[in-house]
Amino acid sequence: MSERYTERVTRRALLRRTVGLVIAVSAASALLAACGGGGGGGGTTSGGGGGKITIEMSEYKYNPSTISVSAGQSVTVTLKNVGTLQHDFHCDQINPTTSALVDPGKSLDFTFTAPSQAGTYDFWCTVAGHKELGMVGKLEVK
Ligand SMILES: [Cu+2]
Repeated sequence: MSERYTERVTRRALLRRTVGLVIAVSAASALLAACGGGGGGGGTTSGGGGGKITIEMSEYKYNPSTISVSAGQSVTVTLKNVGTLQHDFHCDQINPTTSALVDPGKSLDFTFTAPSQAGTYDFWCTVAGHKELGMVGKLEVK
């Protein structure tokens, strides 16, 4: 095996590795772009127009913590209490503003009319102290 041959083989291997890396990086970027700046902490669930939204409630959080609905639409969210205390769902800009309390281990379908104005609104649990302990979420209206 001549020295020149060895050099050529090495260079080709290096090239192949570089191309592989470029492909991997592009794939990773594409994946990131696809996720589209969703922001950290809790996913977003879209609903309205027939979409079903389930929110798990526990101490002291909603999962997902952000839900997305269409302006002015009637929305039904299934409030599933997976915690050990009662919880509810309240938002100043929806009608009605507050769901019934949901007992631990129970689920409740809560239907409300979404705000007519697009924007992002806070929702929270009205049980004493829960909001302060972080039981809040975001209602995205599009
Ligand atoms: Cu609560």
